[in-house]
Amino acid sequence: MSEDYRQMWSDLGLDLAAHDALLGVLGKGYQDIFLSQKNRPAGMGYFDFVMSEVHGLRIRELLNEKEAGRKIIGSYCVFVPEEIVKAADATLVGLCAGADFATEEVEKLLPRNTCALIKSAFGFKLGKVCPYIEATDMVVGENTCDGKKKSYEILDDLLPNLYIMDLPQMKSQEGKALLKAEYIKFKKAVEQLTGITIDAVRLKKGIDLVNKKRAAMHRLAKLRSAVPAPISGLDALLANQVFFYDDVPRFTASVNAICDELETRIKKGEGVFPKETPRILMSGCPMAVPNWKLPWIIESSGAVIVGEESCIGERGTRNQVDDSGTTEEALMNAIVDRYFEIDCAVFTPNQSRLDHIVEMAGIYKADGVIHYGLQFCQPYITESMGMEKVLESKGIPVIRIDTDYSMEDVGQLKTRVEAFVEMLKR
Ligand code: BJ8
Repeated sequence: MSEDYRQMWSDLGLDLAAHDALLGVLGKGYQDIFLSQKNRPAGMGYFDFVMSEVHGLRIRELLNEKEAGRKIIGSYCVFVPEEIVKAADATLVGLCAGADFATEEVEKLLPRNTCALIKSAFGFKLGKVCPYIEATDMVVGENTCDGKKKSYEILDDLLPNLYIMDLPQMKSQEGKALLKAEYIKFKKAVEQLTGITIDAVRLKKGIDLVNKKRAAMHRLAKLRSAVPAPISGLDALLANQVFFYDDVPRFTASVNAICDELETRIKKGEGVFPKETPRILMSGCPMAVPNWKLPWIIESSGAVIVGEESCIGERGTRNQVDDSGTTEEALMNAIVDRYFEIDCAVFTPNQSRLDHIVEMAGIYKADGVIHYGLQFCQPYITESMGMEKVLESKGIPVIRIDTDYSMEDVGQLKTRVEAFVEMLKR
């Protein structure tokens, strides 16, 4: 950290010793996994800086916003509409959930066979090591999988500002009506929190900001279809992860700057790995910072990741909100339309996700698909079995990897991934 943020962390109620230990591990992991890569675009320097200041400068910025009277809203899911938050001049941040922390304490509150992502969210809160959650004025929990839904009942005791959003489970008319009712309710809650009435002009402004951010991510994704791949999957994943933390216009400009650089690389035929490197599409559960284990294993086993069918990836960023409406009703409907397309595995049936995986494999010229399931995540692991059959029937090689955040299985995973990559080379 370039500045001493200890007073700020202490004021937020963090456990400084535990937090120091976390930053130590994070810094070392970042050094080994990201900074050791070769041929990185120069524009990644911005993301290196963001990560070096992820608990420092960014938190100071959020606290400055609060001092100026603006509100900070935290979330664990891409169903929380950032357009509505931005329309009220508030800031949406993704909350820490990508590493094991305070596991013993967590398992006093949650069953051991809860997925690592949920346990991690609790661990960061109980261990007092997430400055984001401590800086929030409201945390939004959503009724998606059973694990999250039930755990929010317990999180409610730990977080005085928890707001629960109900979500549909089927892509029916009734499902869409429920999503719309929930977004209207959420808009009212944000208005109440911020004291700002969200009218059509404000909604349009929020939509415009977030559409531009997503457009930058679409541009980056499209460039990854080039052969050789112009950017590593790890660096692209990092951009997808920072998407949830950073100031929106600054992030958008930084991603576009990388895209400019990648376009030049592509014109020159330059890549980050040789052109014959096997190309992998990853699909499955979201990967929050600092969950880099599997992508790191893949890219250190002689393959390159060319796309993520994930909420921290294309499932979360694809599709725009139609901003052509002029009334509040029309714009809210457009927001509902966009979010209702998200094909999270909590939906049943969920054919569009399968179709999207096949489509992405084609667009990004993937030689194979690696499905990532977080241990005990029923929705994604169950869907991965059907997905495997569909991909195999289309001649697309696939492996399913179920793991958690621990490092115990790294050797075993590396052996499986290396064998898969070798097979793709033949
Ligand atoms: S829209 S994927 S961000 S819910 S890994 S906690 S599903 S048991 S994270 Fe998600 Fe929203 Fe869906 Fe996306 Fe449950 Fe599975 Fe754990 Fe998960």
